[in-house]
Amino acid sequence: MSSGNISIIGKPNVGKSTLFNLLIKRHLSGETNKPQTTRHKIDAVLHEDETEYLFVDTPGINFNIRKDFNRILNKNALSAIYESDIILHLVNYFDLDKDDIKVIENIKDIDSPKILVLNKTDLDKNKKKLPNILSKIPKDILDIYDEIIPISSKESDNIINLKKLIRNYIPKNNQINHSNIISNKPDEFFAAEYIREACIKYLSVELPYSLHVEINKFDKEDNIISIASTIYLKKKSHLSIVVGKNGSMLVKISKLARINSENLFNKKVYLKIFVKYDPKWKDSESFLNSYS
Ligand SMILES: Nc1nc2c(ncn2[C@@H]2O[C@H](COP(=O)(O)OP(=O)(O)OP(=O)(O)O)[C@@H](O)[C@H]2O)c(=O)[nH]1
Ligand SMILES: [Mg+2]
Repeated sequence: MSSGNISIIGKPNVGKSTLFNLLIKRHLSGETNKPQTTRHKIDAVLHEDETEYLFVDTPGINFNIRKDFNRILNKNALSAIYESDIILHLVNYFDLDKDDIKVIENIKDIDSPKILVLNKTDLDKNKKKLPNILSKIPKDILDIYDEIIPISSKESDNIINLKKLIRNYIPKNNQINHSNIISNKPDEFFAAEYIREACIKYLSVELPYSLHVEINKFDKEDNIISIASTIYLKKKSHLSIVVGKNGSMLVKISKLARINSENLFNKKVYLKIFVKYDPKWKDSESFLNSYS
C-alpha cells in the first residue's frame, strides 16, 4: 500500500478545482470562470490501485493585490505545499507568465517532487502550439520540475497518464491514514461551499467576493438532511440582488446548492437559505480562517 498527499497549486483560474474534482471523481470544490473561487484548502481521499491519494485543492496564489484577503488565501495555499509529498503546479498550457513565476519562486526550494501540469490543451485546436511553448520555457525553470505533462481537465485528456505519474512518486509506506472518509472537512463546510459556488455562478462579478455563508442548522436523519443557512452580505444594496425578483434568484441559488448537496450526501436535502446584511463583515480573518 502506498499513501501520500498531493497538493494542486497555481495562480487563480487555471483550473485547479476542475482537475481536483476530476481526480477524485466528485464535485467537492467550486469550479467557476471567476478567479478566487476557492478560499480554503480542500482535501479529498481516493483509494485506487492499492494507493491512497489525499488530494488537496488550494486557493489561487495571487501576490498582486496587497489586501488582507489575498494574504490569507495565499497563506492557505502555501501551507499546503509544506505538507505535501507531491506538488502539482498547474498553469495554462499557452503561457507561463509573471504570476506563474511568482508561484515557482515559492516552490523551487522545496524538496518534494514537483509536476508541472500544462492545463487547457483543448484550447489548442490544431495541437501545434504546445511544443513551441515548451521550447520557450527557460531551462532553469524546467529544471525545478521532476515531470512535465500537458492535460485538458475539461475534456479529461491525459488524466490517466497524470495519475500514473503521481502514483510513481507516492511514498510506499504500507499505511492507510484515511479509511472510509471522503474528506477531512465537515459536511457543513461543503453545504456552505455549494451555496457560495452557486452565488459566484449566478451573481455579477464583484458581489460574491463580498458575501459569506454560514450553516446554522445541519440535521442528518435517516432519509433526509435538513439544512438552514445564512448568506451574509457586506452591502445593503446587495440584498435585493441576491433575493431577486419575487425571490427568483434565491430559488436558483438554492436549487443548485441543494442538488450538489444531495449528490454528495446521497440523501434528500431540505435547504433553507436566509439572506442578511452584515455591515461588520469585512474580509475578516476569522471567517477566512474558519475551516482552514
Ligand atoms: N478550456 C478549458 N477550460 C478549463 C479547463 N480546466 C478548467 N477550465 C475552466 O477554467 C475556469 C477556472 O476553473 P477552476 O477550476 O475554478 O479554476 P481554479 O484554478 O480552481 O480557480 P481559483 O479557485 O479561483 O483559483 C473554469 O471556467 C473552468 O471551466 C480545461 O482543461 N480547458
Ligand atoms: Mg479553485
